[in-house]
Amino acid sequence: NVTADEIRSGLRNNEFILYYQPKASLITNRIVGAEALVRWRRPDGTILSPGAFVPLAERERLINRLTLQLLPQLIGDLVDHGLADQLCISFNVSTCDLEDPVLTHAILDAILTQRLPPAALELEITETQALQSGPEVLGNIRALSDAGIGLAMDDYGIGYSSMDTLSQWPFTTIKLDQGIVERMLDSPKNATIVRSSIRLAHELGLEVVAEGVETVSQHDFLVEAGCRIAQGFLLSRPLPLAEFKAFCAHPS
Ligand code: G
Ligand code: G
Ligand code: MN
Ligand code: NA
Repeated sequence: NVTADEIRSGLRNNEFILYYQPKASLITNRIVGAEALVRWRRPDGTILSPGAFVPLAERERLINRLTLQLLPQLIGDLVDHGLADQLCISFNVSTCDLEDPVLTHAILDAILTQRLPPAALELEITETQALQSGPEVLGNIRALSDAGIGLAMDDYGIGYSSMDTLSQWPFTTIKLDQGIVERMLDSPKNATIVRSSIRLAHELGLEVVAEGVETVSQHDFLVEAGCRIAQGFLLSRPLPLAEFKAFCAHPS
């Protein structure tokens, strides 16, 4: 288990890096983007997943520093490594990151001064955090959305609270939660729920990304249900930048 002081020291030593998990079109099978996922490269060489430190960073109010440290890496990868020309990369943010305008200003500044194409960046916010956030968060989201940045509802479940948030926030994408994808083939009811949510999202003009796609039968069901984008171990694990670039050049 890690401590807040270890996170502070990791921040000082720039130990946090981004991996990219590819997303593919279920229509063309081409890579259309990726989700950026933070990893902690500890001094002893071990790589920690966000589950091991993001919740603590959120509780200890260190998440804003982490996000602001990751953003220049992300923009560098997008602009300097050419990812922005072809792909849309999503970046997970906490609603704490949007309670003040610092992150928003940094992103808007990158659009103006670093030629970041807004269509190349999408922010992911979990449904539960969106539901619990105050008006400042929505104000910053709107400013980013007006500038052309995409907004994805992460861990999308199926509930009427989601409907309420979907109707008020400028979401452009929903990400079907891994657990839902895992259970959708367990019963005809689950399958119907997933099929209908995909149709509903499309009728609302939203893109749908299925997360955690691990098997060919899940993939085939999603194709048949009209889902257009998938992410998961069946396609690829999250990859370091160099491997992600190689994967885009020669998907296997
Ligand atoms: O890669 P892994 O399955 O361990 O990721 C777990 C969760 O951690 C992700 O679903 C995501 O919500 C969160 N996460 C991953 N990267 C980031 C990040 O850069 N910032 C924040 N705030 N959360 C992240
Ligand atoms: O941000 P989000 O909660 O979507 O994080 C996605 C996490 O899920 C990543 O940490 C990634 O390592 C993990 N993941 C990605 N694809 C799969 C998958 O197909 N199966 C499982 N079990 N985990 C996955
Ligand atoms: Mn996510
Ligand atoms: Na998710």
